[in-house]
Amino acid sequence: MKANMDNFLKNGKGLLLAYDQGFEHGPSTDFNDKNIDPNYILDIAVKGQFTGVVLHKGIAEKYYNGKIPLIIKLNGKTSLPKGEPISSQVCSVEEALSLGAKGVGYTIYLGSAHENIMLQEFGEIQEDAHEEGMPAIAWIYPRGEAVKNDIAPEIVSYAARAGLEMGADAVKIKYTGDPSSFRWAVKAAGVAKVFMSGGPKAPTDETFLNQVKGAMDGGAAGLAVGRNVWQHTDPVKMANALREIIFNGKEVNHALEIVVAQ
Ligand code: FBP
Repeated sequence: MKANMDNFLKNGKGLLLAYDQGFEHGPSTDFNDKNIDPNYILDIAVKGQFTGVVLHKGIAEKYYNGKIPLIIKLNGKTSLPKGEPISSQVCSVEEALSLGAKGVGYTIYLGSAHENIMLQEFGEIQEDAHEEGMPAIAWIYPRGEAVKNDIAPEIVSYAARAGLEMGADAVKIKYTGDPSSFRWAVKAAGVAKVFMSGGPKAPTDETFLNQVKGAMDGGAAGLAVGRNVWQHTDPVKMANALREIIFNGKEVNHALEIVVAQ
């Protein structure tokens, strides 16, 4: 059965708020007194008019309030092991469904010595999700010894294409650094929607907004972002600015004015 991303899109575009970093990176790496609280994030998701929120099952089970369409991340890993990356499945499609999810996410470290395990697991998850009519979203991050530059255009487009061929309804990939090389990755993803992955907090708002604008100009469907929003001193203003670029096609200068407005 086919599935699509419609529940997470507005006029074909989407803005997803990711909050799995407590597990992926650890609370002392990414959080402060405010954003360590899942309720703070869910509030930003509502006020910032996000089209979806991404949580692990524990946070969803204990905090999710049904106000924003939910994507459950089905696998995860901590930042503690130092070898080739592998992210293990920690939640089933069935459980995600019972928690109210309208979509599921799964990370694949393409190029890792363990990619075969993640590819196989994603293949099964994609089938289970589609049986329930839910989209399967692949976070595809090339990583490991074999990957020298994870934002090289040929690597990012490879990730996008692998996602399409595995049946992902959307792929979340890193920005290549310029719209034209990102456009190639979007082309490689075919009908799979492409979401730019936010990444660590950028040195300035302008830097980040330029990346987002570049990805949108390259044909992205939107952005899946965490730290650049909820580590911001005014996350809702940042979300408002992002929406101007993503949904209204506005320029960076216009978006920047929104972030600095009183
Ligand atoms: P950010 O915008 O904070 O980077 O969140 C997007 C995301 O894909 C998260 O879902 C995930 O936890 C994180 O990036 C992975 O980051 P890293 O590339 O450092 O492992």
